[in-house]
Amino acid sequence: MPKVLPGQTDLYALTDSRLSLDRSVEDVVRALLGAGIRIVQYREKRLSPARMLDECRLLRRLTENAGACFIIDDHVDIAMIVGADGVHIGQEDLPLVDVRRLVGPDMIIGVSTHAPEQAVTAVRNGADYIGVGPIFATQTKEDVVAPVGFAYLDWVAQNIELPFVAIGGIKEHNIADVARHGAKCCALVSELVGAKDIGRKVASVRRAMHEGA
Ligand code: 3NM
Repeated sequence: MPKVLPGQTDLYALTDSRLSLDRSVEDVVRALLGAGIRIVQYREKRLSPARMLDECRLLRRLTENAGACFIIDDHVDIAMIVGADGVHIGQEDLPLVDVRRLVGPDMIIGVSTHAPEQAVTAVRNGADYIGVGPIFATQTKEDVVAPVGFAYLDWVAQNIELPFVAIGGIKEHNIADVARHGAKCCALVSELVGAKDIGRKVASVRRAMHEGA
């Protein structure tokens, strides 16, 4: 199965059942995949581990059938159980070197970063890609740091060779600016899962992004 990294696709979608207009995670991910999304991250903060495991087993099947990359936020154990392509960790989660030891050399590990020294450390410790954000203010992440704006994104675009994905408050109306600042891949949560017509939203976000690049 192809393992798609952020450098190889333009949009990266994350789930959030609280923002999905009462649709199931299955319906949302089917719509995302149907619209051509090639990386899906499962990010659910309030469900029990057993429920997350059930959902991730299902999403593993859906993403596999679509040839898409499946990444799980935080939960290294669930990622290993369901055979996800990767795991995504934040600065407050288990350290990258320990996660790498646990999951082995083949699983993708993505790391959220918010400042140059975090990016350098993630690269040195063997991350496969980094998240760069939050570019703009966002309500989606609870313990989020202040927006880093374009200054940090510009720095990453100029100094980091690892694939990276810009995240945080990215919408159809501002994604062109993010692309202009060097982001070849953008991650969106509320703008995609909160859209009434996810397929049309993916298409219009993609169009807007490429007009800006
Ligand atoms: N990580 P939305 S910002 C999950 O900066 C996440 O690392 C961030 O949600 C980071 O697209 C964020 O709805 C939430 O603004 C992004």
